[in-house]
Amino acid sequence: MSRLIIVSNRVQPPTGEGAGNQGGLAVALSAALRESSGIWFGWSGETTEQFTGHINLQRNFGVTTATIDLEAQDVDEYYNGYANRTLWPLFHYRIDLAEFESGFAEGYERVNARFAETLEPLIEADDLVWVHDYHLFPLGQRLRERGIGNRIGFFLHIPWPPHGLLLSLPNHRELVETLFAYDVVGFQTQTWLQSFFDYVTQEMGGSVEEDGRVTVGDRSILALACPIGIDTQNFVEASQSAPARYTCYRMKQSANGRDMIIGVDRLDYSKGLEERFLGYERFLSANEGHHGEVFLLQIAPPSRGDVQSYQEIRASLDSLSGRINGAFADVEWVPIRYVNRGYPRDRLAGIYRAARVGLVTPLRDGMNLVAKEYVAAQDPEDPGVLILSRFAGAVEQLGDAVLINPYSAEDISDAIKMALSMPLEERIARWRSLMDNIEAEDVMWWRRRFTDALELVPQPTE
Ligand code: GDG
Repeated sequence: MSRLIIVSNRVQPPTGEGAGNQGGLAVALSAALRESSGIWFGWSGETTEQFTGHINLQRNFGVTTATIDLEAQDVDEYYNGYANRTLWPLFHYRIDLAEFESGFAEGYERVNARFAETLEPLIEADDLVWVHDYHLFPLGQRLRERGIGNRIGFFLHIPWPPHGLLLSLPNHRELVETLFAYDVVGFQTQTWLQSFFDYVTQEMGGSVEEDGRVTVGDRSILALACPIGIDTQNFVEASQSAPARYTCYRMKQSANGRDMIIGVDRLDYSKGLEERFLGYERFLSANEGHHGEVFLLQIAPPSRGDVQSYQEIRASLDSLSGRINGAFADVEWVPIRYVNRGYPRDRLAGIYRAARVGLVTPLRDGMNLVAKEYVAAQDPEDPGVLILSRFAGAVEQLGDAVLINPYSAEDISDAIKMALSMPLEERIARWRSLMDNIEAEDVMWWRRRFTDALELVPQPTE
């Protein structure tokens, strides 16, 4: 097995706390790195006065991490700028929020060149290099320019926008061309893969074969849909751990016989939180009989607080939750519990398990792991109901959830009503079908599917 080098914007060194604090992706990537004695390379999250290219090499719990510090200007232009104010909104179909500043694009190019320059000496012959996400589209090309001939793959965690939308990005073609420096490019779903094919055929005159080989000029790559999963077994165990059971018990006590609806999302406009609150408000207006019988717990840890659109969504949710609680609450009942902080993973699993309904309503989402975690945490004999947006990547695998249009308050309201009254038999049948997929296509399956494809790519010398 070749050594694996994983590259992502931020590196999350393992903490050794098992199911406690580490994210599912970090757990899976750490396992892969341990198996292949690999390295995880990326930004430390720290800034430095002047970029030096100094690599901080560490080994924690069997995983080697290699991190670099960036200048404050890099963070502003590359991370807060091009990644989170240009690409993120545009790739989530929010062209209205996308900002096109040439300084952002320059910072993005500069940081990708810095990643390539510092990573190059760490790469040995036969290493597989796996680059993650929209922060690093051009990295493969920068590495090729430095003579790296290894197999290099790229996985996009977010959606790929429709052809017409992508045209609004200045220099869109140059950006897409950089993908042709990779050997394998992975997307979360068939839908995003198809949008990529549309761009390549309509904009670049490229061709697509049935097996996913995409050719533009003299360069051919393999493009595939490779949906990310969760570490299902680990999450099921987390949901049965002592902290999870205790949390579940406490939640049920505090619910006091009421049904809990749970939402867990990074505070991000792509997650459809305002629309969710409005849908729940509509449910309350239309179903007086449920007053005092149900409540929504929305956990939303703040993210990207340096970006204005994130400050705006936070303010808007503060005001909406206040308005809804003001209109409907009485002395013994508050309809929305809105919490702006995160919880350890095992406690989160206990909270999911205590919830009768999981409400996952992104306006657009590459995949959405919360939907899968909610299902994995359920009691098989008395499972809750997943309500899922048609616009989350997860819908391609989780079609047996209650599907809704997240833009429609009426749809959300009807789905909540239906979920709360769903008979046990139907809840079990739907849950079983969702869980079958979540067990079969877990995060290890995802990782193997991608790295197997990368390992099979013929090298020029073979
Ligand atoms: C990107 C794509 C794609 C959230 N609150 C807490 C907490 N979380 C964890 C969840 C889940 C993760 O964060 C969020 O994952 P998502 O998939 O929902 O979303 P993004 O952060 O937007 O991730 C997305 C993903 O990449 C993977 O490819 O699915 O589409 O946008 O694991 O559990 N974790 C803990 N406490 C919290 O309060 N411990």
